[in-house]
Order: sequence, then C-alpha cells, then structure tokens
Amino acid sequence: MEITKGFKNFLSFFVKQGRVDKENLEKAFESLKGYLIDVDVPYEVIEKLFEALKNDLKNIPPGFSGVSYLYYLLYEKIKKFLESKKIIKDKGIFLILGLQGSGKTTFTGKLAKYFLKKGKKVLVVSLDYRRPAAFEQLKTYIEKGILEKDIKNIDFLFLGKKENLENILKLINEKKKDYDIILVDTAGRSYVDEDLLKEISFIYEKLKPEESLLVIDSLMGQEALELSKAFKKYIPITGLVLTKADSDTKGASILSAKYILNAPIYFVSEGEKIDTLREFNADIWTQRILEGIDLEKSLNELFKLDPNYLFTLYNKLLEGEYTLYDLKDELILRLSIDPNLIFYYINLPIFQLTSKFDEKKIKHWIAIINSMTDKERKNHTLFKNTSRIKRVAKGSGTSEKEVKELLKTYAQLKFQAKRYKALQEKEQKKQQKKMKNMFKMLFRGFK
Ligand SMILES: Nc1nc2c(ncn2[C@@H]2O[C@H](COP(=O)(O)OP(=O)(O)OP(=O)(O)O)[C@@H](O)[C@H]2O)c(=O)[nH]1
Ligand SMILES: [Mg+2]
Repeated sequence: MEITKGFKNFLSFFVKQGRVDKENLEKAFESLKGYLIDVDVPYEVIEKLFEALKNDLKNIPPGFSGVSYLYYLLYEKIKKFLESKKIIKDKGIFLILGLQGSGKTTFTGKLAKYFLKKGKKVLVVSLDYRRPAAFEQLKTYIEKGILEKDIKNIDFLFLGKKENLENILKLINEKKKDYDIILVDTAGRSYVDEDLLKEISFIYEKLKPEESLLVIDSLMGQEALELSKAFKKYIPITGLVLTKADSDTKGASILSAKYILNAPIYFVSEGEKIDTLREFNADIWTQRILEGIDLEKSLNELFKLDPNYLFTLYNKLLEGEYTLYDLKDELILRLSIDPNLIFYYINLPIFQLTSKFDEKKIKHWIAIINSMTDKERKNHTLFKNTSRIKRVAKGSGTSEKEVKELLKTYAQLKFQAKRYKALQEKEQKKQQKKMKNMFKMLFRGFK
C-alpha cells in the first residue's frame, strides 16, 4: 500500500535512533506528514493522529520501549479511526452509489450473493439507463455465481429508459413488502457533478433507503475526498464499501471517505469473482496500512501448507534424500504463495533457496526439471555430461546458463544441508528444540 511506506520509514527511523524523544519525534512527524500529504491523506486526519500520539507519548508506561509504545499507539489510533460497532442492516432498500467504474455493479452482485447465503429474499434493481447492457451484465454475473437453490430467491428489475425513473421508484416501494432486501444499483459518472447529485437525491427522497452505501475505489486518490464531500451535502451516507482492494491500493481513499462521512466501512471487495467480498475488519486493515501485510490472507495461505509436508521436505534435505523432484514440488508450492508473504517462510531452510525468485524464474526452473529424465532428477551428477545440459535447455525452452545455474544452486543446497546436518548431530538436542519451536511459531494459533 502506498501509505505503508511512510509509516514504515517513520517507525524504522526510531528503531535506528534507539529511542523516542521529543526532538526526533517532531522531525519524524514532519517527514511522515509530508509523505502522507503527498499521497492524498487529508491534512486534518494527519493532524488529529499526530496530536493524539504526541499526547499519549508523554507517559510511556513501564515495560514498553519507546519504539514499541509508539507502534502500539499508532496501531490503536488507526484501528479506532477505522472501526465501527455498527453492522449492516438485514432488511430494506440498499442504494449503491459511487463514481463510474468504481465497482458498484460488481459489488451489487456480490452483496446479492451475500444476502442469499443468509437465506434472504432479494430483489436486484438496475437504474443504469445510460448503459442498458449493464443490467444484463449484472443479471448474468449473479446467475452464474449463485447456487441453483438460490435462484428462486432472487428477482431482477430494470429501469430501461430514464423517463421511467419515477414509476420504477414507485414500483420498488410497492415491492418492499415482498422482499427482505432490495439492492438498487445506480449509474455512475466519471466525476461528481450537479446532475448526478440531483438525480441521486431525487432517488433518495423517493426511496428513503435503509442503507445508502458509497462505493470507494481503493485506487482513488484526491477524488475520494471530493466525492465524499459532495455526497455528504446531498444525502446521508450510511456505509462505505472499499473496492479493488486486491489491487495495489493507495490506502488514502478509505481514510478520506471515513474522515469526511464518518460512516462505518462495511465491506471490502477484492476481485472480479462474486465470492470475493469480505466484511471489513479494522485489525486487518490497520496491519495492512502499517506493515503492508494482509494477515487474514497470510493465515489462509499458511493453512494451505501442510506443516507435516514441509517438515518431510526439510528432513529429506538433511538426510541427503532431497531430489530434483522435491525441488520441483517446492517450486510449485512457491508459486502458490503470495510473493509479498514469502518472508513468513524465509526461516524455513527449504524456502531459503527460492525466496528471492520471481514468478518467471520459478516457472523456468520447473520447466527445466520437467525436461529431465527420471534418472537425472534422482542423480544430478549425470549432468557432468554437458550434452544432457544442452538437451534439457532445448527441451525446456530455456538457456544452458539457466540449467547450469539450477544445477549449481541445487548442489550447493545439498552441500549446505550436509554441513548443517553434521553441525546438527553435534548439537542435536539443542537444534531439534529450536526447529520444533520455529515450526510451532510459524503455525501458532492454527490448531
Ligand atoms: N480487481 C478488481 N476489479 C474490480 C473489482 N470490482 C470491480 N472490478 C472491475 O472494475 C470494472 C468496473 O466495475 P463495475 O462493477 O462495472 O463498476 P461500476 O461502478 O458499476 O461502473 P459504472 O456502472 O460504469 O459506473 C470492471 O471491469 C470490474 O470487473 C474488484 O474488487 N477488484
Ligand atoms: Mg455499473
């Protein structure tokens, strides 16, 4: 996330200094402030955060180092700013609003599925008369993405022409008694203008929706602030939705919207698939803002890995039984791990080799191993014969240099493992305990 860099620099400044005192606090604040302003975080949000921090830092409780207390405070302040006790209503009309292309229609589809899963009867309405195809887009998206049994619990309604607006709003109100949830997707514009706002406030007045949800594209910068201010003038926004959170989010848009509208953030939408809607979690987002890690995702990723399998692979390496087949398995496993999370695994000897590889390199190495014969995979010394290297490079569409690099690295890995084992035998008990603790630490809280 763009804003993460600012916070990371801020904290590492104090780690380097080794203490937090008034003088360097002012200096670091100024530099963080400049950075956050540059990436479109509203000035007032930054000021408020800093005032609160400065105040609390006056008394560092015993047991805390200055830096860890600073981190703790920063975490608590951001989390408090983001979180809300309110939960989304589960009955009534939901108006979905936002700029063009922000993800309203996609989110409407996801929300329909969210409520169907809860056993609700849902009506989906499209008021997008500018792009009639948008209705078909939404209908197909939902019908493809929901369970067969839920189809009877959902209906669709389309405005058609702009002239029908008043009639359809009337119809929606009449249908309120027949459905638990009515989702109303609206048309967006590429910028906030008077016409759009007038149309929306007209719709709002006629429907008096239970929830008016503003969709915020997480790639937005300064526009998020303008958008929130403009909407606030016309209608009360009851909740926020952050979309495209799977992309390289800037982070500032949600802070702006939250600050201006002070509405709960209900959902985070993370992809084009209908199942990628998550309820907002302030802890996860605070972590994402401060450290750039999505803890929930990392835990899910870790779950996918079987600790027993990792341990077997590790033991094979130590016992000298780690073949090129195992390296291939490891590489395939590496492909399934988000590159941003690889540091979680870096302490595992088996991933040390591949942790710095990018996707292209991993794929090349897999292709190289795929082009080897069974015997070669079990005995890499056969490659002393250089014609084998030529053959494998050709067969895998890579270069001889790459094949040689793979073989050299693999040989080094085996050599290091051998040395490590000798060392381990010396200090067996100590090491085993260390390994056990390391695995335990990596998989803490998973049982
Ligand atoms: N990566 C990613 N793409 C998304 C997400 N939500 C929507 N999109 C994509 O963004 C584009 C616009 O999404 P729509 O849902 O049509 O946006 P909209 O706000 O309804 O657009 P208009 O109706 O034209 O105003 C589409 O290509 C979507 O597939 C998301 O959470 N992640
Ligand atoms: Mg749309």
